[in-house]
Amino acid sequence: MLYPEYHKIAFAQRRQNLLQNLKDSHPFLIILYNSPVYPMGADAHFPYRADSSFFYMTGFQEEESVALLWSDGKKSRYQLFVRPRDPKMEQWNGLRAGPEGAKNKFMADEAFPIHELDIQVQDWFRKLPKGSLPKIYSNFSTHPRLFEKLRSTLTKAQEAVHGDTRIGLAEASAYIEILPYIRALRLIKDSHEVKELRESSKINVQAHLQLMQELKPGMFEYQAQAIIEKVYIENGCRGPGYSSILGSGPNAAILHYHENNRQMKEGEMLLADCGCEFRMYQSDITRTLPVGKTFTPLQRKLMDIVHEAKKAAIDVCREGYTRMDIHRTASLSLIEGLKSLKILKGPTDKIYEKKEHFKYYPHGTGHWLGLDVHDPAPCFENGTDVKLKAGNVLTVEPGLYFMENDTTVPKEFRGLGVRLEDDIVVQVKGKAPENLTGDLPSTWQDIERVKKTFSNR
Ligand SMILES: [Mn+2]
Repeated sequence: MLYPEYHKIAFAQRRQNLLQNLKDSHPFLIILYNSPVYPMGADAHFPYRADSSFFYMTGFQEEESVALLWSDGKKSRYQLFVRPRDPKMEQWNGLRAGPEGAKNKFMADEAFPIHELDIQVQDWFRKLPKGSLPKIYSNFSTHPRLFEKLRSTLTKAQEAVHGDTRIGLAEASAYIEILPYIRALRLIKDSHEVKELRESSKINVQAHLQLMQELKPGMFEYQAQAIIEKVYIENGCRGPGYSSILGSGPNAAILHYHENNRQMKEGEMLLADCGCEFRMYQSDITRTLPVGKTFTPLQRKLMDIVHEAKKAAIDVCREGYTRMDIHRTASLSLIEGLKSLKILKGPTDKIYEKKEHFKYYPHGTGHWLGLDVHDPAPCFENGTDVKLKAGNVLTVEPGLYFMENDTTVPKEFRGLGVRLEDDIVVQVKGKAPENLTGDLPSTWQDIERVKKTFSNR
């Protein structure tokens, strides 16, 4: 896995923005925990991945690390707590930055071995003016184990400083979840992040193109998965950012299908919803491909409808519109398509109101994208939809699905599923949205052209 280049200005700017947004709550302390290590089985662990918000604020990726950001209104300080250097452990598990590396490379004002966290927090409490009631922010809700850690650190601090745990500070209700503040920042990508997302998308486009070229009847879904994921690893990705979805035939209608073990036949389609993680940043593409060289006439019709819906929805990924506007645009376009297929009848707005299309389009039209594939930024603010702003990054992914056992639709529709998904960056007013994955063929004509070119080789 590639270590992200350390862009010290970008990370420092994020910490500055966070402190600025909390400026009315001095004095305060932010305790940010990195993700715990999760066991996979006896003496094996899931590959470690840093917590996205922790990484966003620090750039630091090693396990067992904590960041403290504190401010008293006049001064602020940034401290990192990391695993100490340990030649024996490093021989087994790899090199560590150690406090010195954390301070020099990651621009902490100070860095300490992780076991000194409690002492440093106590020290901070001791220096507070008597009677002040500091606010404690932390990301304790991300992982259940963190809350106990936070509680223990603060209870010890309370005991050490006041000798009385009954004072309000140690009460759980005194802690404030920091994630909403970090998520608000993550909603708008800085130029460094857009660059990383472009890189991630480029690799993903290449992987999907590779599958387009190599897919043929007789292959198993897991072989299609291997074609995609090989390109990820070859290009320095950690791997897929979520479980790759390779749904062929009727499996295409199962939204989060992940068994990937069916053999594919001529005349069927394969829905490939796969994304890579490159330097912590995600990409998320869906294409629906013919297993053989061409789509059937009905498959082409479905492809046309979904492609039109995607195009219309991408065009409203502009400043001032909302996520709901995007979803409504895609839904109305799909309803028109379903009417042309005689699956639905009646006025489009009535169908939309009565949600008659839900059966064939049961999901939303996209999600924020960033360090997480479903980037956890807000969609609503004060009860209303968040208006899109330049720097928002989101997916647009309309689809149409007909379950295999749905006897209410004509037989030829049963077991068909089509989804098309691109990753979009919202631009400043007046500028067309940037499609990070727009280089990948999406219409049935373009996809057939790729297949034709490569089957002749
Ligand atoms: Mn997606």
